Amino acid sequence: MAISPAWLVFCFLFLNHGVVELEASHQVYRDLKLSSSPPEHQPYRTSFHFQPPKNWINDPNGPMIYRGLYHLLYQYNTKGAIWGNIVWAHSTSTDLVNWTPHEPAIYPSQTSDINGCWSGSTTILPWGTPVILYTGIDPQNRQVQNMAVPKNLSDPYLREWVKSPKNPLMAPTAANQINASSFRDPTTAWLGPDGSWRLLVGSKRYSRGVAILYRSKDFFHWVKSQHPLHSAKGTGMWECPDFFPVLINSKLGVDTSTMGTDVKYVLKLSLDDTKHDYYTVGTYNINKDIYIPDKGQVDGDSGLRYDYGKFYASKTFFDSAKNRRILWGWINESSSVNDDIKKGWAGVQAIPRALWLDVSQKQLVQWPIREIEKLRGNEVHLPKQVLKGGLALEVSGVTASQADVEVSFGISELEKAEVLDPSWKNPQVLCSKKGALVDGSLGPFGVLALASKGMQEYTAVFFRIFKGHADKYVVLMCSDQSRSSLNNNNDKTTYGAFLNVDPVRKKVLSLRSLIDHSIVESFGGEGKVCITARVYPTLAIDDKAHLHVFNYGTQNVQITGLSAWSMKKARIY
Ligand code: DQQ
Repeated sequence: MAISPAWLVFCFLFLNHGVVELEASHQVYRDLKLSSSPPEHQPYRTSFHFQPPKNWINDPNGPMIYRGLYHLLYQYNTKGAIWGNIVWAHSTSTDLVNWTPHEPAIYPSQTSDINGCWSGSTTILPWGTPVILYTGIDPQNRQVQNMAVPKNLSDPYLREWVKSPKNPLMAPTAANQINASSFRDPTTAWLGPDGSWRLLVGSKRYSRGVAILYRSKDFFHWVKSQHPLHSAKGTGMWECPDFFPVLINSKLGVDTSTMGTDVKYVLKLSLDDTKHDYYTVGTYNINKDIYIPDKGQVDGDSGLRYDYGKFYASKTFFDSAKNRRILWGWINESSSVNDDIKKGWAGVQAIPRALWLDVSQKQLVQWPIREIEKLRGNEVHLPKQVLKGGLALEVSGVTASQADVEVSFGISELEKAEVLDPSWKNPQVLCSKKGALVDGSLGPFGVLALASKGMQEYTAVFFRIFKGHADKYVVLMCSDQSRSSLNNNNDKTTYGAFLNVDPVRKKVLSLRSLIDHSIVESFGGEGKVCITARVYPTLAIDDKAHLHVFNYGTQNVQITGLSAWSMKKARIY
């Protein structure tokens, strides 16, 4: 019987458990998907968004900081550009911008994960040891929850992981009545004042989304709670739950086990049916182990989202080096599967975002991590000026296919705003009805990213201001992809959200877009609404892409400031 030193260390340090045998055998990929050789010219590969050299990626898994190094693990197909043969690929970074790739950290090697190593999370134990919990797919294709620990804790890269011989630690049984095909993606665990660890596993009962709660005294023996932490009717399956505290009146993040009166809680769910990540802000009653969304929070698909574009299966972690909570999310493709296979890859990770509770306590605010700014190269600045209605102004001097642009618009004459029809309740539908070319009064104004010279292609990110009920103004933020590409095989859905900014008080609307060849990742109202577009222009590529600031409303707006930077390439692989 082989006894792993890492397992001994782990047992000794934490679990005080008996020593048992480790299994180590590789999965034989029965479902081999060979990638054809990718084309030489790759206009859609990103320069500063994370992606590996080839193949399919999806969910970010187990992000953490360990001994000063950031770790990103993610779902990866070692064999091709479509989903399958999933392992946990692994890269590390000192700055969350430049990355060093390593061998996959977790791959099928045990009975309890022989058919796949699906999503999961890392928990940093109180003395600093990271533990991964992940979903394994067993020989009966049941979803079960497994554990892995680092083989060598003195290796900051944590290159090798050993799996618990006790896996699976959580499994569906007749007694617990868990549906074996809807039981996945364990969260980071948190430690209650009673000394018990808790975690969630995503599930559903009929069409009710369920966050199953487990408790454990020793991290090995997990007991399912009688009741879930939370559930909501009609949402369908909850994938990749994430549950964490956020400080009231502070942008700083806190460890997942932090309790107290100065925090509120966030529960994020990834909806398998719609591929949207939505969240609620609420209260966690640790004694009853239930989470209750605050009054007014919408608990379902039409609720608050981290991002109203392409952004799924996200996960946060607490960055103890900089006391912030960081969000990772998978930007899935808008292209066809055939095009993905042709280009030899699919999926990108969004720029990591710091995230905190808005002063209203009703929503979160997100902002790209500061470190990304070190990729900013030459800056083009437009001074304060009026942008007349009906005009687009080219921002020249930046690499428009690889840029960071920040613009703020000053609005006066609000009384001229178009009246909001009370039936316009769905912002996404409103954005598609009133695309970038539909003139309004105050708006649309914003940026035209990845625009071709003759404007046959562009992605428009913009605002419109409406006069709503009781003389309140309503701000709409849209990302209109309808003219993003001449290739009609792509999903060009227009996205939108209402932005909770009062233009009477604020007077300025800000927009930042990170443009990266096939991504336009936008932050409106200083991070209150984020929309990520995945676009594949055919003309507006490389040095043929242009950037404009525009105002197609009838009323003038003011550019109170515009800075655009050409972005350098990050070292990612
Ligand atoms: N992706 C993983 C699952 C998860 C889904 C499989 C979400 O664990 O539920 O690759 O994208």
